[in-house]
Amino acid sequence: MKLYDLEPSGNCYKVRLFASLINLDLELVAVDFVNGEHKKTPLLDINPLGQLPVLQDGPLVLRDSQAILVYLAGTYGGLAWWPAHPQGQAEIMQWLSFAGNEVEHSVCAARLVTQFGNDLDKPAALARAAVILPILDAHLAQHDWLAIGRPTIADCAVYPYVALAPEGDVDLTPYRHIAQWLKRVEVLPGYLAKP
Ligand SMILES: N[C@@H](CCC(=O)N[C@@H](CS)C(=O)NCC(=O)O)C(=O)O
Repeated sequence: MKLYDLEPSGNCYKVRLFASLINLDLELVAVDFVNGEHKKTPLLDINPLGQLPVLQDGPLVLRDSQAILVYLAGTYGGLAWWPAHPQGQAEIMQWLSFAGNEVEHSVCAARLVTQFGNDLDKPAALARAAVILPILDAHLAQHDWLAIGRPTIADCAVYPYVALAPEGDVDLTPYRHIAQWLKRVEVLPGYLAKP
């Protein structure tokens, strides 16, 4: 199974982290992002959005880190990570959407500006971070894990860019419960260090 990968990318790291937690072998294909390999054929043919990560498992090609987590958990991870009941799946989906929207447009965007010089509105990203991090912290004051009372792909989706937030000049020290949750993730068996 191939993962078209970019090492510093938090979205790619979500997939590498989960594969490591479930001890799943991935063939990592490093993409020459700087020279725009992801925006040219043949990669653009398998993901017309021109984004990474992309997973190829036999004839199946998937884009979007959240979708890839659902596929890997459901196919190779067992019910621990992606339960069969719709209520549990929906609880996890809430956090997958949070990763793809609120986290992406706040702490992730701030890091893209600071570390990679992306042309994004950093003050707006920091303002969004100041709204969503207290919400995450309040949830984690009541729960050890984001969904269904145990580690799931919800944690794998939200962890990377929150853990990397200081690289975008977001100070996590006010968020005590987030800090404790980051540590809980980091001692899971099979944890893969962040980029
Ligand atoms: N929703 C996608 C976002 C993927 C994404 O934006 N990837 C970045 C690398 S971290 C990328 O390829 N950016 C290039 C672009 O958008 O043109 C996911 O979760 O995988």
